[in-house]
Amino acid sequence: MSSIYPTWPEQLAELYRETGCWEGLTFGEMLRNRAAAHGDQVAIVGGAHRLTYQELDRRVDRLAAGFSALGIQPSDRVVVQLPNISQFFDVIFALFRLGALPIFALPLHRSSEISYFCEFSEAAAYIIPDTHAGFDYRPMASEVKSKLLTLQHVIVVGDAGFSGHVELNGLYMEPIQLPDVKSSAVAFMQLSGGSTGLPKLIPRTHDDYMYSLKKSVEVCKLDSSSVYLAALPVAHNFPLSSPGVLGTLYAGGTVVLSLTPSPDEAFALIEQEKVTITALVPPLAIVWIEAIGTRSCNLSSLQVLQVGGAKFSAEAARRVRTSLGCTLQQVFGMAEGLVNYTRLDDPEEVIIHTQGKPMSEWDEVRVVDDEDQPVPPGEAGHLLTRGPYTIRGYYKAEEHNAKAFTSDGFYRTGDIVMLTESGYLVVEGRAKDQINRGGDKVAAEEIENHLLAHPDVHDAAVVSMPDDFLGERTCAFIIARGNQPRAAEIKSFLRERGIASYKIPDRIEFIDAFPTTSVGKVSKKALREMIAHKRSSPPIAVR
Ligand code: J2J
Repeated sequence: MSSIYPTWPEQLAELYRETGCWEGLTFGEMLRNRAAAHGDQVAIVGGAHRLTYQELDRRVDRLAAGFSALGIQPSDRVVVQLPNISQFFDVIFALFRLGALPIFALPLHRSSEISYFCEFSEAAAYIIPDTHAGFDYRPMASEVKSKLLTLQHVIVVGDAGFSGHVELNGLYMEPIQLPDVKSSAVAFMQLSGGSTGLPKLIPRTHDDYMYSLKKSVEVCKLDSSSVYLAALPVAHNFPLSSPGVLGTLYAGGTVVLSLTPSPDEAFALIEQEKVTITALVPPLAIVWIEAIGTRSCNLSSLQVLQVGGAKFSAEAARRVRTSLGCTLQQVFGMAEGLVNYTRLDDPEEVIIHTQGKPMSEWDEVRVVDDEDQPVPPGEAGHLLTRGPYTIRGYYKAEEHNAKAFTSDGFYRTGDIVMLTESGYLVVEGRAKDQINRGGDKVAAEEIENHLLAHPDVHDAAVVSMPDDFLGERTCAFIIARGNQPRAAEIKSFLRERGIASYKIPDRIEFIDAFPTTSVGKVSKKALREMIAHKRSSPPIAVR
C-alpha cells in the first residue's frame, strides 16, 4: 500500500458500507444532527462553561470560519494539545468541518515529541492552552515554531503571551460555506503507544471511528440521559471513544470535564452533575477505591466505572462494586482500533477475570503462536485483529507496516492473550518492546535513543519492572562510557531534551555488559528478571 494513509481494500470497504457498519456520516454532520435533535440539552460541562448542543454547534461553525480565515485548509494537519476544557470540542469539530486533521497530542508531551509530530505530519498549526497544570505551553510552542518552516500558526486558548501567537478567542467569526467532507476521508490521527524509536501516527476515518462510537454506545448502553465524566485526558483514545466523550455526544448525552482525575475534583463533579459513567486506568481506580472511604460524598448516580489501558488485577476489580457501588466494565482497547468490553450484565466472575470480548461481530480476532499458527482456546498467544474500525497501516510508515500487519491485513497488536471458550480475552502479557506504566505507554527504543545521546552513555536498554501501584515502572540499564554519570544527571538530561515526564526512567542501573540471547541480541527478559529479583530481595545488611 503506497498511500501515506493506508486504507481498507475497496471490496471490504464496500461490504462495510453495504452492511451499515459505515454510515457515511462525518463528525461535522453528526454534531449538526445531534444539535437538531437535542438542541437544548447540555452537551458539555467544563469549568464555568455549560454548552448546549445548539451552542456548541454554533461555536464550531464560527470557529471553522476563523480557522479558514487564518488559512487552515482541508486536509491540513493540526497538532492539538489541549487538556479537558470545553474549547477542545470547539477546536476538533471546527477542524472536522473544515476537513483538516487534528493530531491528538497529550498534555504531558513536551518539545521533543511535539516537534516530531509537527515535523513528521508537516502540521500547519499547533493549538495549546496558555498554561495548564503549572506548565506554560507558550515558550515551548515558540521554540517548536522557530525550528519548523511548515508550522505556520500557534493558536492559544487563553492569553497568547507572544506576539507571533494567535488567540483562539479572536477566531470565532461569521459562519462561512463549509467544504464538502467525505466520510471515507481520514478525520484525525491518534498516537500509537509505540514500540519503535519514534511514535507512530494512526489515521482514523470518519466512517471507521463513527462505527466504533456506535458500537461502544450500544455495548455501554448510553443514551441522551447518560452523563459521562472525562477524568482521563480527553485526547487519549479510551476517554475519547470507548465510548468516551465522542460516544456520549453520539448518544446525545452530557459530557462533564474534570481537569484532573483526583478524587476531590472528580467526586464533587459526579455528585453535582449526577454522572452515570466514567473511565479510569487501574492505578487511578485504586486511588478512587481507597479515597471513597474517607470522603462524605454521594456517588449514587454512578452506574458504571470503566477500567482499561492496562491490566486491572482481580483483587482490585472485586472491590469496585463493594466500595463504589457501581458496575465495573473492563475495557481492553487500542488506538489502532479493536476494543473489547465486558458486558454490563456479564456474570461477576467474567467481569473480574477477563478483559472483555470484541464489541463488533465484524471484529476478526486470531490468537497465534510465533509462526502465526492458531493456538487453541485456553492457550496464550499473539493477538492479531482486523475489522471495520481497525487500521490497515500507520501514516507514512510503509516499511514498519510490512511488519506490523500480516499480508492479509491483520494488525499485530503485540499483546499476548488467551481466548476463553466463550470468546472473552484475558491479557496475559506483551510481546512488544513497550512498558505499560499504569496505562501510559513507553516505547523502550524511544527512550534508549534519548539515552544514547548522552555523552557518557555507551549503550542502554529500557525494560519494565513490576510495581504494586502502577503495575509496571521503567528501568534503564546503562553501560557507561568511562565516567559513570549520576542517575539524577541522566534524568535531568532526559527532561531537558523535552520528553513527557512519564517516560523518564523510574530507575537507572549501571551494568558492565548486557546479558545476551542465544543469537547474541540483548536479552531484555534477563534484564527484567535481574531488576525484579533485585527489587524483591531484601537489601544485604551492612555491618
Ligand atoms: C491490559 N492491557 C491493556 C487492558 C489496553 C480503550 C481502552 C484502552 C485503550 C488503550 C484504548 C488494556 N488490559 N484492559 O485505546 O479505546 C494495553 C494493550 C494495548 C495497548 C493500547 C481504548 N487496555 N491495554 O490503552 O493505544 O497492550 O489504548 O495493545 O493507549 O494498551 O494502548 P492505547
